[in-house]
Amino acid sequence: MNQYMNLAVSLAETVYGQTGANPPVGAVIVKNGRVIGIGAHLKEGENHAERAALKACTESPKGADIYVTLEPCSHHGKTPPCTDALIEAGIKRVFYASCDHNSKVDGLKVLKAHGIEVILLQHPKIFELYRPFNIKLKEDRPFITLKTAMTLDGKIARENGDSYWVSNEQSRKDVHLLRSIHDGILIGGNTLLKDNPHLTVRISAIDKEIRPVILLGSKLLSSELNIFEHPLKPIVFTTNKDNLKFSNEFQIYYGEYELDKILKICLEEGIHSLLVEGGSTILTSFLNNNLFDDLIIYIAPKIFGYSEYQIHQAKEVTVDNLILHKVEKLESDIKLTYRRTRQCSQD
Ligand code: AOF
Ligand code: ZN
Repeated sequence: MNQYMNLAVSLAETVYGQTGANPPVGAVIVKNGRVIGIGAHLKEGENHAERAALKACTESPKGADIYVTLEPCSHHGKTPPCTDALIEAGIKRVFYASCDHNSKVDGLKVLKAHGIEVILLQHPKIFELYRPFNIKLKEDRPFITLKTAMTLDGKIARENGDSYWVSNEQSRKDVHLLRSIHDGILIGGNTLLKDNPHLTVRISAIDKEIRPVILLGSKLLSSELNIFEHPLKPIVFTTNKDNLKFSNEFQIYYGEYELDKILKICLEEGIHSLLVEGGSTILTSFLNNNLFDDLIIYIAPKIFGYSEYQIHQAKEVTVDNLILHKVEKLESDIKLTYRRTRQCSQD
């Protein structure tokens, strides 16, 4: 593995999920066996990785090589073409790990036309790195992750409609990490009104917010809901005119909207990756319409059960004396082996 491309990939991974419409990109400039500049694309509208690395150079980059995770752009978008910057700087060779599937970009051709050698250096992490960006370009909709947590007996919520966290602390933290790498979080009206969620990223080390998208249907917003405290303006789709009185607090789309249209609007609102945390109705409609890219299921060692007695309990049935012994992959199935812990020595 090439050490410089490895470094460029690490830089790109570090900014994964924070570049909005743009892909995460890292760049490393090398001259006479020394790294003289490194950079990443930190934010949509800001310098691309190549310009950031050129800016950081400790000596003239004339005659240097650049290792960049993505084909340099050649178009005028929110920023000028990277090819111009590389040509001006006198870069001799460009090592890149992936082509840019943005149809406006033809950087390799431009570079070659200016006598710059371009060399593809494949890297095993590139596919994952650009999967959301490439899917968004291809499908013309945000990258979609469906997430659900369920009990050992496969219940998302109990049959009387109660729903609350079934998974453990670690899974919950993991969900916040998942939130931090998506631009939007989508739930339905039932979840909003019953769970009263905050829909924020609660990881102290991460200052990244995620924009709520609520499929409210005919239900009514009420000002006591936690969502009113959200730092970003939530987007609400509703068929109930009475919600329009909250147009200052929310971006309200009034009327009947199909999922396809909702996803188009998400893109227009700057949501390029969407985490769907809805209840079973919402998840089913995304699944039915084949509108998802990742499906993440957390399974917790709890059993909600079927009996009348259990259904009407306020708390779920928790099996405290189980430990997770083994996780096995059986082709496309997952086998979770839990063992009952021995409570006393003669047991
Ligand atoms: C690069 N280096 O670091 C990134 C690239 O609107 P703009 O000017 O920011 O251009 C966005 C497009 O540029 C984006 O859709 C993708 O094709 C490419 N991203 N290109 O050379 C970078 N982030
Ligand atoms: Zn660029």
